[in-house]
Amino acid sequence: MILQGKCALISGGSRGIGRAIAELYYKEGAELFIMSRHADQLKAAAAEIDCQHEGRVHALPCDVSCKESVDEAFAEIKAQGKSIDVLVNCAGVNLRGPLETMPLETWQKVLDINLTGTFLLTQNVFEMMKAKGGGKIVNIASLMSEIARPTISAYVASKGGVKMFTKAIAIEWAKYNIQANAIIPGYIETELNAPLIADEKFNQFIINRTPAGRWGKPEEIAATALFFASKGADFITGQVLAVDGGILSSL
Ligand code: GCO
Repeated sequence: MILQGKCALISGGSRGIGRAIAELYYKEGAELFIMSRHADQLKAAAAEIDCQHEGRVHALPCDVSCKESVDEAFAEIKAQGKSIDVLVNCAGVNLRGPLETMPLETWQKVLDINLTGTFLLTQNVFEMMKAKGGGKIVNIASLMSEIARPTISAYVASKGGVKMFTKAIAIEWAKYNIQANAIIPGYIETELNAPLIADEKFNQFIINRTPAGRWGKPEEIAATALFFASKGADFITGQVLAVDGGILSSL
C-alpha cells in the first residue's frame, strides 16, 4: 500500500474533499490525524473512516486560524509519540458577498482559516519532516487561485495566496527533501458548494462552463492528493495541478 507506515495530518478531514482524501489515505495504509473545529462531527468521522477499527484515525479538534489551538494540537500529536510525514491543508471556508460591503470580519475570517491556517500547520510540521529526512505538503488551492468571480473576493485572495505560498514552501524546503504541491479543484460536489448546486441557474452555468459537462467528485481530488503524497512525486515540487474537468483550459 502506497502510504503504509506513513502518518498524515488532514485539516478539514471530516467532510468534503478532505474526507475523501482521508478515506483514500486510510485505504492506502496511512495513520491519520483529521482536524476540524467541530469535535463531535470530527469524532464521528474518525470512527467512520477507521472502518477496520484499527485505531489508525485520530480526531484532533483544532481551529487552524488560532495559533494557540494549532500549538495545542501539535503538542497532542507529540504526546502520542507521532510525527507527520504528509500534511494536507484542506480546511477552508467561503463566505460570499459583494466586495463593497464585505465586513472586515468576514475578510479576516476567510484569510485566517484558508491562508494563515495553512501557514500555521505548515510551520508546525517542519521540524518533524526535517528530522525524518523529508515529507510531503499537499495544499488544496482553487480555481480561484487563477481566476475570480463576483462576490467571493476574500476567498479568491486567500486561494491566490495558497497557490503562491505552496511555491514558497517548495523552494525553501526542497533541500530538506520536503515537497510541496497544490491541487486546484474545479467545481466539486461538496457541502461548501451545496448552495451553488441548489441554485439551478448557477448549476447549469457550471455544467456548461465545464468541458467535462459535470461537477467533479471529492474522490477525484483525493486521487491526485494520493499521487502528490507518494514516492512517485519525490521530484515534483512547487507545482499546481488543476483537477477541474477542463475549466481553466477553456474560454
Ligand atoms: C464559489 C465556489 C468555488 C469553488 C472552488 C472552485 O463560490 O464559486 O465555492 O470557490 O468552491 O473553490 O475551485
